Amino acid sequence: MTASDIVDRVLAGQPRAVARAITHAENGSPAAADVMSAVYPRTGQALVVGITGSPGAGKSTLVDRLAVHYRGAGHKVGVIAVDPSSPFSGGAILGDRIRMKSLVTDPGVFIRSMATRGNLGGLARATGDAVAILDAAGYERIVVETVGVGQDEVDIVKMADVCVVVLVPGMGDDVQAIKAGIMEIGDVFAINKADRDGVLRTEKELENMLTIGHRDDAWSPPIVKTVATADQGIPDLSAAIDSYLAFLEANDTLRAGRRERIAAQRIVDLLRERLLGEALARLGPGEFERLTSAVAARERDPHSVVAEIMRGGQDG
Ligand SMILES: Nc1nc2c(ncn2[C@@H]2O[C@H](COP(=O)(O)OP(=O)(O)OP(=O)(O)O)[C@@H](O)[C@H]2O)c(=O)[nH]1
Ligand SMILES: [Mg+2]
Repeated sequence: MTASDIVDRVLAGQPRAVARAITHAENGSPAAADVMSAVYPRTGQALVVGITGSPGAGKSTLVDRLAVHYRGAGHKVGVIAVDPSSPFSGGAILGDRIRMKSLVTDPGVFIRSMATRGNLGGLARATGDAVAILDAAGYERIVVETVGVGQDEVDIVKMADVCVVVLVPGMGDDVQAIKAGIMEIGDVFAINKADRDGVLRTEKELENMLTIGHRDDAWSPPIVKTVATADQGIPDLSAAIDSYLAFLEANDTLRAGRRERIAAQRIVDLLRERLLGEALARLGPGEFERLTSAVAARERDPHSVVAEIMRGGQDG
């Protein structure tokens, strides 16, 4: 399939072409840039929901229930599960397949796992491309799940129209979430596993934290309680997501500001990846590792190494 065949089929909403296009985006293949340029003008229709939170908080289960809810409202749904680079990720893809079992046989749902594959960055860029492809293919609701444990993951959810932070009852998880720096990005909070003890206390702690925290847009993030495994609270979660969207839509300046911030981040991600790729491509085989060892052994310093790489990796 040529790039233009892929584009035609993506725009016609064909899942196989969508899968192909996302693979190109992941690999950063030469066709990817052509595909992305062609689909970009057709994006901007979907509601993109980012879901993040501590490992095991029930994000995938929640995504599954939310997707079923959106299907019930007649929307085509895209799900992107970003396979975390963290040690918590064991078996995540298989687990997601099982957890999202209501979805895998529904042709109105497209599910994709994106992996970091240990490369230097590029995941946020590839995820952004995947969202754009699904958007252009007519998926009206796109849900992106990431574990909230690192900057990459935070960057990914920041590209969403609405960010949902999932917490569970119990002090430990909350502290972990705060430490990961994901609290500030929650437009909506879900206390999942609300069938467990300690829900009220977690809710109080969260409320307290939200009153001291300050947001540029002055939005008060709603808190919803869910039991994903029992399909409880999903309409509330959906309504809370919609309420933030309505809030943004009622304020042109905010909406435009958010879109510009996302656009800026997309450009920076792409630029960073391109420049990094070009700089590293100038190094000979094994040279990066040699420089790394020299810096680790304090024989060289990282600043002069970078300066050398920028000059083309000739001296040193
Ligand atoms: N008691 C209870 N268990 C839940 C609930 N939601 C999810 N679980 C369980 O919690 C476990 C983790 O659920 P997942 O949906 O995989 O959680 P996750 O946040 O996607 O996990 P990672 O992607 O690995 O970080 C599973 O055993 C679920 O069945 C809930 O509301 N109540
Ligand atoms: Mg998961």
